[in-house]
Amino acid sequence: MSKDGSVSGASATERVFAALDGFRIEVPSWGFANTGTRFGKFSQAAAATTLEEKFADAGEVNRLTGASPTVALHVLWDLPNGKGDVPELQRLEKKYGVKSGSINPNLFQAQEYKYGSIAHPSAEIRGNALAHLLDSVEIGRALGSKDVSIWLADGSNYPGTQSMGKRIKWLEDALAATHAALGDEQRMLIEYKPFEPAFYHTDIADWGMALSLARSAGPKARVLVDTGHHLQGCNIEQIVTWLLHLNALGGFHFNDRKYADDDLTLGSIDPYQLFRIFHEILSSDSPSVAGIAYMIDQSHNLKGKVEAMVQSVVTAQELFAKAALVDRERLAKLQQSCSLVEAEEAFRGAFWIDVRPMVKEWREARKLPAEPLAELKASGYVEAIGKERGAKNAKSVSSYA
Ligand SMILES: [Mn+2]
Repeated sequence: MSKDGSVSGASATERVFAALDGFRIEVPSWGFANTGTRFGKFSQAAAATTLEEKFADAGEVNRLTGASPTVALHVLWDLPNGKGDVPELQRLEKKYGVKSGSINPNLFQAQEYKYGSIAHPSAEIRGNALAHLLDSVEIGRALGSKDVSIWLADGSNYPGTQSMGKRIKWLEDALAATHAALGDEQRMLIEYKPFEPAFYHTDIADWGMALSLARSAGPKARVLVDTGHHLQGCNIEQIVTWLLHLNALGGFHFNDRKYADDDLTLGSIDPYQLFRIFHEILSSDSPSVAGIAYMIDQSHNLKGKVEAMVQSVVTAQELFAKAALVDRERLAKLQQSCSLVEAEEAFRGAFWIDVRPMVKEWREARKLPAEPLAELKASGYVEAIGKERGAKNAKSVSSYA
């Protein structure tokens, strides 16, 4: 923004339109399901318990926002029969107008993974985990989905109880073998997390480890940044900048947090952080920008599932639009001359612009509901699915004991 409030070059509205036309964000199938904390589950009448219900909800979010045409799938939860479920998924894709998105293997739930999966000391268990990764690659290929998105719970709880060194080698071997199975159009995303469920060491604890594993696996491997997976105070946008610089950024799992990996809805606690991340991406000339997979990974327990997902997609669009309004040319000059206050004002000035009227204009121009949340309410969708699914959800188990 210049002093008179206009953006140099294209008008603000044009910038917002161009940004939103190119912005897509994937919704997670598990974001529509009943979820809990480690203390228990609170079931919701409208929560999805079947794959069809998840697709129906994702289809509704995409109908309202026009920005979420793909659904991230969790192999164990959504495809209990593995590749055998592909025809059913293809039927649901057609019926609900949303495609299968990233394939998320599950290497943390089976009893045999108590001490790790592809980093388990037992060669047999590592082999089973690798077989699951290879199945996930096959599923992705069969569905025409681009990314196999890997997060491991592997780690240990007490010093000296596991060989961190040996486990690095086991990780490298399994990820290289998985990479070798990828088709031409497929990629592998490697997610990191500093702690939880393991509390002493996590085998892929930060972006450096994820990057090293991606590099050793091969050229189709990239790093995935989950905004909740950092220690407090971590400068996430700087990590993003480095990954862009190294052409190694594959995608994001967006969520928000106040304390740890809280899985709160996107932008709910610190919207400025997501704005800063988007700014670094929009400022970058890295070839990896074009391939960034934006995904939501949140597990809000109390908000209505579909409402929260619409709210999150809309929030992401608004923050992306704000970041698009930073006058980057002017900002570069102010940075160069070390005009600190002016530079900061130019930067955060864009954050303070109320982009909602422009986003609304964009929705209208694209024949989308002008107010997605209001339209969701007016449509009666949530009430209807609550009636339909309520009895089933009331029966769901809420205790972890
Ligand atoms: Mn994640």
